[in-house]
Amino acid sequence: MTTPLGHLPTPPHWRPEPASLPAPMSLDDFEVARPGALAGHRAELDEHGFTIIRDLVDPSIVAALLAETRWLEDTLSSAPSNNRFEGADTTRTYNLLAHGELWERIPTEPVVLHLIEHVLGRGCQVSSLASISLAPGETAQVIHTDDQAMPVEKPHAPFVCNSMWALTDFTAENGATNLVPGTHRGPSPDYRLDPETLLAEAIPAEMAAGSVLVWEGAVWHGGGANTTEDEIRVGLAMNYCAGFIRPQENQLLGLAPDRLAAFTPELRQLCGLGMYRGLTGNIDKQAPAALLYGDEPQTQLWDAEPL
Ligand SMILES: O=C(O)CCC(=O)C(=O)O
Repeated sequence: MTTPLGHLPTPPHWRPEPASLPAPMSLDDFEVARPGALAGHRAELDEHGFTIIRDLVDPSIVAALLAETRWLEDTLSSAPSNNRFEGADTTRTYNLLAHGELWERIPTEPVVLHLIEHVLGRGCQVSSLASISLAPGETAQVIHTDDQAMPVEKPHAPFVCNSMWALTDFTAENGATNLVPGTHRGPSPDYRLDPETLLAEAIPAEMAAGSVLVWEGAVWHGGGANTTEDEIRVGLAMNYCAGFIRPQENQLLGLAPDRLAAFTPELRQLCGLGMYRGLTGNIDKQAPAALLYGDEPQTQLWDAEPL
């Protein structure tokens, strides 16, 4: 079988059974298991613009996500986009929430969502959920920010906060994400500079499979070069934006009504079916999720202060 991952042999792909997988660790259980860790991650995010939660995801879930990623790449014939940003040896599959139950657990992962909300506040949204399989031969991605398309001078309040779930080990050799600490507090990179100059300041986010990197969208970063012979670095880019921003992937058109109906109210909110601060995104002064799916109604901002 030829695969979109090019010349590398890949095992036969199977589709996992989501129901048999363990539930994610709650925030309270995480606090008990790793006392003080959450505060440490929040402090790292504030100071450096990124943090790594090591070994967060249960190995059985990592295995299922990896299998499903490969299965989808085959089924959808995903292939490299062959452009400067996405690369020539990197296969991305977008709009993963449209593809089944397994993906529904990603945006609401309690520890990651807690850190995202620390940066973006409550009412943030899913901006994009995509797999990124970075194959041998891929060169380093241009160092960039994830709020680069927003025409607002930096530094500014955070608009974007993203995460990368490592489904394989991420190493400096196989293309671990490069980041430049502290750059979320300054201007955007000067994209006219030689890419190597920007890269020289970056450090690779090396992490074992099952770990999750979280970064503020304004921090300078980019995928690394994969100089290995035979390792495909596979990650899930779970990206969020503030509730007042238009998401990168259009969740409301990308997700069919029956997919949205299967989601939890929390996930529907994250996909833009709530009202941000009681106002943005409303239909007739009500949250779309309440009108369309019977979720709990929200109080409209102005109606919260009757005369
Ligand atoms: O693949 C990676 O490690 C990072 C990808 C990235 O930063 C992007 O595409 O915006």
